[in-house]
Amino acid sequence: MSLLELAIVIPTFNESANVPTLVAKLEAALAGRRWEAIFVDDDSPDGTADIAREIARSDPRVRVIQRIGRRGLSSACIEGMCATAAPVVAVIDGDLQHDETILPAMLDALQADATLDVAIGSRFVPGGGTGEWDSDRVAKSAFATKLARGVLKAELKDPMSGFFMIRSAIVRDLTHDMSAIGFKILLDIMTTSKRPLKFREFPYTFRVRTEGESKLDHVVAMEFLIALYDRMFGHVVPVRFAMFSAIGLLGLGIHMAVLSTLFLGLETSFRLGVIVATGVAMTFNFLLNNALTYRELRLKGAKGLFGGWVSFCLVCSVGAIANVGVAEFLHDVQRHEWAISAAIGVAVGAVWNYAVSSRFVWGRY
Ligand SMILES: Nc1nc2c(ncn2[C@@H]2O[C@H](COP(=O)(O)OP(=O)(O)O)[C@@H](O)[C@H]2O)c(=O)[nH]1
Ligand SMILES: [Mg+2]
Repeated sequence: MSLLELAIVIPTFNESANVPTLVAKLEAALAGRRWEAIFVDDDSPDGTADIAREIARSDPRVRVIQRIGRRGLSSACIEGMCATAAPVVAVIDGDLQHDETILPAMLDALQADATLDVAIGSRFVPGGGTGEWDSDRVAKSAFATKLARGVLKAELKDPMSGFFMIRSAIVRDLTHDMSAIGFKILLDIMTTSKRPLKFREFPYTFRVRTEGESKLDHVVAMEFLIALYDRMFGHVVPVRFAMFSAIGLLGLGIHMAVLSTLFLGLETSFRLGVIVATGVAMTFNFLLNNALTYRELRLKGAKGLFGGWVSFCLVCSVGAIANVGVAEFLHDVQRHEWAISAAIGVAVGAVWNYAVSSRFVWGRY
């Protein structure tokens, strides 16, 4: 019998007020079991990691991973799950909305049945519930659940659950293939696995958050659509590149609108029109990519934004030169059709802009 039965991974961002209560609740719920709790905190400004370390000094079952310069619920969960030697690992929110009292039943089930892979805390099986949600949230959640169930092709009632327990070896096997971008982590695991994972759902009622605030509400819908795209087409065109290109197209529209206003409407010189239009379009593209494509690496503050904007403009200028050079070469030297030459030039410029700005503007390696 191993000494460590269960690890509980708790992703946190600004949950300092909830940490002590959660540890106390875990202790009560898991009395008699051999467990450890791993807080994975993304350098919360409210000092969540310090609060957890304070507890860890007197309780060695509590551990802390403090990540610097990174954000993301899924990647936090994955890192936490890979940081334990326990054979079974659970993921639970740090805001007390998940009901920790069902953890022992989940662990018992996994220990009793070696063929069972995942125990899932479920709001949508008899005995479970969403507590005090308003009708708007119920409707959105129902829609997302339906979509997710479609992607998963399994009779799972709560595929959007963020509360589950799984054999840690399964996660370690799958990590290299998981998308880890803001996806619902359980759905990510279950869709990544080549063999259908055997699961069982355990009812619980979603509690109301009393301390701290939700970080996911406003972005969750977009993240979810991005994740679905990634699951379905991500292997053909990576989701970030697709977003970058779509924003680039919008930028082209802006460019044309500004140019025609200046050149046709205000009768400026063509050169002035092009210069202003290029500036406006690049700024627009920079801001939109910063807010959407690289939202978890978002540059902030006057200094960060200005520095990012300057380097983005530099990168795109080189991209534009490459675009013109390639198109010209294909058209003048290789004698290809003008439209094909131009399109290939644009593609080369776009790939350059994407690859180089991702690294040098947003620091993604
Ligand atoms: N490490 C980490 N934890 C996060 C991040 N975003 C949210 N969390 C935590 O994930 C859990 C669920 O987030 P929450 O905002 O409550 O989502 P909601 O319940 O869907 O509104 C909470 O414990 C959050 O503190 C993040 O970027 N990194
Ligand atoms: Mg919550």
